[in-house]
Amino acid sequence: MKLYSAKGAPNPDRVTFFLKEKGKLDQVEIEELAILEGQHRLPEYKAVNELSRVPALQLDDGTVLCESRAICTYLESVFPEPNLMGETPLERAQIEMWDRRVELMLMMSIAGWFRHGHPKASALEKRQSSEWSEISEEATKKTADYFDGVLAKTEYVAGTRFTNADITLFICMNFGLYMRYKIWDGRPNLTRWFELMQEHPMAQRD
Ligand SMILES: N[C@@H](CCC(=O)N[C@@H](CS)C(=O)NCC(=O)O)C(=O)O
Repeated sequence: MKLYSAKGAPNPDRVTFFLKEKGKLDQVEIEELAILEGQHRLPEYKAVNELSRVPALQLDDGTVLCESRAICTYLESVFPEPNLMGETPLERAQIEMWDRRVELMLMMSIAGWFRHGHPKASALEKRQSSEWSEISEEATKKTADYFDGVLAKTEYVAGTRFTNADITLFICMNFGLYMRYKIWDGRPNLTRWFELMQEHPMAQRD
């Protein structure tokens, strides 16, 4: 299996952190693309993913999977332990519910803030809108408050154990740093949870 990735980019990190938590990062060949230099727009990569986005997972028979969560779903079946996406129909749905909330509410807000507000992101977003960046910054902070409230009631995002939803939220914490914003700072429950995450393989430097 070959994973097309980009160092420090949130969507590829969803897959590499997932593999780290499984202890299986060494089972995939990784090719890093420099997306700020436009390597993902070259014809060689467009032949892998016509949408020029990372990550993409190429299987040994040539089949290509895109969309970070779909790739994780596949990897969960290939490497079932430790379970990160749910054991029962209910738990699977609950983890997906929280994972999608984190992605659609928080990660997308930070993406808007970064892609429209960071000078380097002009390499990705041809028409940056400072207004959209400001709206997205506000949404990030409001949504961070929401997740602080969620974590006041549960130990982990999706309940009592570590799951894929925690990986997605952890990635958001790192993503915020691109805007020099520590999302957990001043939010006691997010801070407690963020400290807990430091014990995990995904938090260890390569
Ligand atoms: N929904 C996709 C999003 C993939 C995506 O947007 N990846 C970013 C890196 S985090 C990318 O490739 N950006 C390149 C660009 O915007 O040109 C997923 O979950 O994999």
